[in-house]
Amino acid sequence: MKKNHVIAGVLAGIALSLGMGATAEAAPAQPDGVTATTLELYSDFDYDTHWLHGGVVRYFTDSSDDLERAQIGDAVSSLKNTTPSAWVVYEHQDRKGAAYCVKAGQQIPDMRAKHNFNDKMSSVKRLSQASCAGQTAW
Ligand SMILES: [Ca+2]
Repeated sequence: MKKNHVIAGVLAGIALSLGMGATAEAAPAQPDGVTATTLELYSDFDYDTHWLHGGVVRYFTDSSDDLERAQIGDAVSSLKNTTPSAWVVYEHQDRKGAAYCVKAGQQIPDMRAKHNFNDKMSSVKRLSQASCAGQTAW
């Protein structure tokens, strides 16, 4: 190989490695059939990096009296509410136990941060309003 070709190859290798290092890996897209606005429940802390840890995420468009049916009962560690509605999250199934309201657009990256609520959530209720008026806010 001529000297020029060697240099070109080395430069191409450097450019390739720089390009790979600068490329942010995209988070997986929502599964087919899921609307753009959902209550997103994650089994790991920090929804933005949760996919690195192999955890699960479940998307809700309406209330659920038993999150175990979606295999995420007593397992939620972070959440995003991208709906225009407030939701109440409950400690137990069938809307029982401790209850806190998550207002429209609210995100909670770590359920340990308040209320000792990590791995506790067992049911959720979607409200007809965006605010948490009349409810105990998160
Ligand atoms: Ca529970």
